Amino acid sequence: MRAPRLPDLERFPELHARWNRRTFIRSAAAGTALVALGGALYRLAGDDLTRQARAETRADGRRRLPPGQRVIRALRDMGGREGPGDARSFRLRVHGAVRTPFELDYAELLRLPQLEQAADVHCVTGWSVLGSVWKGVAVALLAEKAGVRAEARHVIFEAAHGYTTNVALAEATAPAAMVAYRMNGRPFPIQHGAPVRGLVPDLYFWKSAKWLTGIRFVVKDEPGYWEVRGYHNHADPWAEERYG
Ligand SMILES: Nc1nc2c(c(=O)[nH]1)N[C@H]1C(S)=C(S)[C@@H](COP(=O)(O)O)O[C@H]1N2
Ligand SMILES: [Mo]
Repeated sequence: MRAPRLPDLERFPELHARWNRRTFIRSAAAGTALVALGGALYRLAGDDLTRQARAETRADGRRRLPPGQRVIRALRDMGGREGPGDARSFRLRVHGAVRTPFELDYAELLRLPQLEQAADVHCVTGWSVLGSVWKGVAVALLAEKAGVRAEARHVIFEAAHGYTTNVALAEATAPAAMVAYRMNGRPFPIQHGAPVRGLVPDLYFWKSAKWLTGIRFVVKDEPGYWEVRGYHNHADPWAEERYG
């Protein structure tokens, strides 16, 4: 019961259509073969997006595009050890320094108040995907439901096969942080974290755990999978906190 593995462009028919139209118009004008030009024009269009994003400012006053980033259209598959990927066996444990630990299945997650909002994500390798619409449940809501103890300071996002990533409580419960199960109206393909992944958009994307299994509140910080392998413990893209 795995989500289908779809090529990125298939997952974004609206971008696919735009790309085809551009490629057709430009290659027809140049009288050149579509196949030869496709890759170059696609990159060119990405550079346009990068230029445009560099000129933008966010509502919070930060630049839309963090330094050293370049805009691409769709998430790249950055790998990792996949979880089972199916909604039927999915469970999310909300636990740790809380008064009322609980577990949710997929249907229960969908019955909670939902959040649907646009967010930008920034991979430490230098690509950013801007303005995708992410849907899920706010980590803040789960924290409130569990009754996080006053002494808790960090959140550990737990995923399949022991992958973890640590986020300061304030950032993990910021309005943009969620447990997500839709991106641009579609379920995640397995390689992007099906059925549910974390989303902490204002930190580098390794802080957004795919194949999520748990949200654990802790008093003492616990550097996660990449954080113990030389990546920055905090990971603020605007401060270029790439390596620790
Ligand atoms: N469970 C899990 N989550 C993970 C990873 C992983 O290896 N395992 N890799 C992280 C890294 S390094 C990045 S850049 C993003 C990539 O997400 P994507 O493959 O959907 O683009 O997922 C993050 N979440
Ligand atoms: Mo990454």
